[in-house]
Amino acid sequence: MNVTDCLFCSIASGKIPADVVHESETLIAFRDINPQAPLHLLIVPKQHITSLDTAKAPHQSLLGDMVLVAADLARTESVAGHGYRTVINTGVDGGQSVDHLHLHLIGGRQMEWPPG
Ligand code: DGP
Repeated sequence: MNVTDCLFCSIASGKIPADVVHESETLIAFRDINPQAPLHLLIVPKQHITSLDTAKAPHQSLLGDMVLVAADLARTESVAGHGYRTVINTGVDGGQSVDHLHLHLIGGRQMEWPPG
């Protein structure tokens, strides 16, 4: 995919608006447009990485930052005490619909297992 056609690249560059809750030099986090729980955030690297399947060793620190930012946001959004779920959907069977790596942070209700 051409990066200029990528939805999350367009959100990261500010071309498409989103409800942004966190931004750094390398990451952006915003509210999901179709929330699956009272809290549903997406933590997204600004760099275009198609999926976890294409992430490589040089992305190690970025991947760690995504997880730590999710934990920070869970605290600031007041779901950390009760718990929450972090999910990276990958590829067709994983249910990935946007081909730009992202971590879902979902909370504010009891989660079920196994996921659908
Ligand atoms: P996934 O299915 O794991 O690829 O998750 C993609 C998520 O992206 C899905 O939960 C809906 C969300 N999403 C799709 N388009 C937009 C958008 O334009 N803005 C925002 N904020 N979220 C979007």
